[in-house]
Amino acid sequence: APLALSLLNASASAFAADVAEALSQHPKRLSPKYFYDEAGSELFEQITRLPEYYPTRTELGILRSRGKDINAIIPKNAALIEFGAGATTKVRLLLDECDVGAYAPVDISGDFLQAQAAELRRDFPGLKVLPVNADFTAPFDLPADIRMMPKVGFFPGSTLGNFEPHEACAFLRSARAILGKDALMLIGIDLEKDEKLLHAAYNDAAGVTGKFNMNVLVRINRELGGDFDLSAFTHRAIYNKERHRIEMHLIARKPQTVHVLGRSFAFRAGESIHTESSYKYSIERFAALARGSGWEPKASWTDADKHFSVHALMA
Ligand code: AVI
Repeated sequence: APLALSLLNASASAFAADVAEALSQHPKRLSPKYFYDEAGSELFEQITRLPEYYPTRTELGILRSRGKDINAIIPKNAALIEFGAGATTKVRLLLDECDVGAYAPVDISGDFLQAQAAELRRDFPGLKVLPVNADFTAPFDLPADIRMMPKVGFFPGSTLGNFEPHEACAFLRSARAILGKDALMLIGIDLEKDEKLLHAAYNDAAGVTGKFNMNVLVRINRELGGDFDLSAFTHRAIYNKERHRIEMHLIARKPQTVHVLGRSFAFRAGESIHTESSYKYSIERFAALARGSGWEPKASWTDADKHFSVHALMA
């Protein structure tokens, strides 16, 4: 294994170390961040368009209908700092409606960031677009150009729901430190709801979520020379009511041994790799998390069915 590891580049060796640890744990558990290579990001985009996956379109509806209310609480000529930058659909709604002077998307995928930035500069002349190529879960420097501007953080999509509660708290604290005093933060959070709707959203009829989940095994095979037999695993998403979270698992259909980078990992029939948790909050529980992380809840908006929420927090 040490030889094999030494042949990998830094990010691949972090992936290798995490996978080796994940598969040695009981229960086996892997970070959801490894879903998002190019294929995984494309599969996620497909998920956002599924009829059962309500979060994306519901959040877009809230941003669209509440744009004026949001504009009313954000300072004039603000710098909008987006934590993680996927499709620009959501931020475009804010830019259309709000008085924003600069937009700084922060993401580790540099190429994607530059391509999106070029399109935004074309569509919003006069807006300063200042991409930051960094891991937004770790401290990073804001662009010098926005130092004097009022800051508004933007973290849509309920991505915070994929963090464990202690990680969510750490992230909110770090975001507060990065954005500074007087900052505002706009955050999209998925809400607790009828279990059937949650179950359908993560077990879609077309099987796209299953493919998305399985993609992490495809990556291990390709990038770490693993020999996972994909047909010997199955996707399962269940709602854990006590913990208020959807859990995604990959379940071994039969007893088997898998090899990754010269190590063997045994699976019992029915044994799972827990690949993702997607926490669902109530407005009150999210407000309590925000307060416990140094923010003051200022406003929150939901859709008519109360399926999703957007929160404004004050530093
Ligand atoms: C990105 N994140 C908020 C999605 C979620 O709903 O937790 C990821 C996802 N997993 C399965 N479907 C979508």
